[in-house]
Amino acid sequence: MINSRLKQSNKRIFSGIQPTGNLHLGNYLGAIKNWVNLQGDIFSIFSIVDLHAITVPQEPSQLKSSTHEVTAAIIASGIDPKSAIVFNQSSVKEHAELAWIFNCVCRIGWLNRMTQFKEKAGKNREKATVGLYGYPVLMAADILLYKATHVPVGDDQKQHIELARDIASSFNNMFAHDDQKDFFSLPEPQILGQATRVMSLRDGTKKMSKSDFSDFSRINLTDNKDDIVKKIKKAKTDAFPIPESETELSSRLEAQNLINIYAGFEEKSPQVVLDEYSGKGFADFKKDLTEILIEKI
Ligand code: AQP
Repeated sequence: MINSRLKQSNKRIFSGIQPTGNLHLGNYLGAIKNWVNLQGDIFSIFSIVDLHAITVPQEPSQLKSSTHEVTAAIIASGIDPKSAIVFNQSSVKEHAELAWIFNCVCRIGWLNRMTQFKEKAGKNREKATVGLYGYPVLMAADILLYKATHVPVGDDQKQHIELARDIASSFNNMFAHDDQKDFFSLPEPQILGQATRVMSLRDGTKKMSKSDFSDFSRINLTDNKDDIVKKIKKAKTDAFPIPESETELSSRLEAQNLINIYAGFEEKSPQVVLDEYSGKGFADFKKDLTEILIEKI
């Protein structure tokens, strides 16, 4: 039973997570941690989006167990099924039905601009599934089906939410009567916290991702103490001391990523973290970051 206090708010959140492998620090800091903070104040709907997962090949029994594991992980992270709706996407057939209607609204030119498809399809574009190409249309259906007003996500999903707004506005113009021109409200992305795009621990130009072949590129939410110690020790940095300002930090991508992760967990601004550590080498900082990660994870 959802707390009735929540129903008084006119804001409504929808966000999803794919049941594909282990969740990592990026999923946590970019999405789940913010969901936990928002669920008490705003009507919240969170989905384990298995229809999105099958846009790339999946082993059916593995997908089923991953769906259970990801649900358990978000509940363990603080999502309370008494405060928020948590459900499996494929159990609500209307997601696929609305996605088809939106396929007939969305333009090919809009989808051609989506950077995530370009990254995921890579050189094998001709062999990518139509599902992978149309992924953002299904995402628009997920959000608009519930007339969600806000979508808390990591920075990587911003472009997909802009597309959902274009689809909503086009649908309203094409089909809604004059007195219903706002039939679908235009959803706003909520990109919150200090670590909105957590980068790989091995390469500061790449997003931390479940599908990176190197496990040393990410901290999984299931990693044990030893894994965390090893991964932070091996995390790429540079030979210079920690700088004084965010401007100096901005050209040192791997260093900036570690500072942002620290800031994200401690809920401090990166500048406050720099004030604490500037002039020191990374050894001391990594030791403290490791302790924070072990405690929180
Ligand atoms: N590196 C990240 N930094 C910040 N936020 C992130 N998110 C994902 N990676 C980062 C956010 O986590 C939520 C759920 O993501 P998802 O599981 O639906 O899909 P994804 O973005 O495709 O995640 P991965 O890890 O990158 O999966 P693979 O490797 O399979 O492609 C979203 O809100 C997302 O922004």
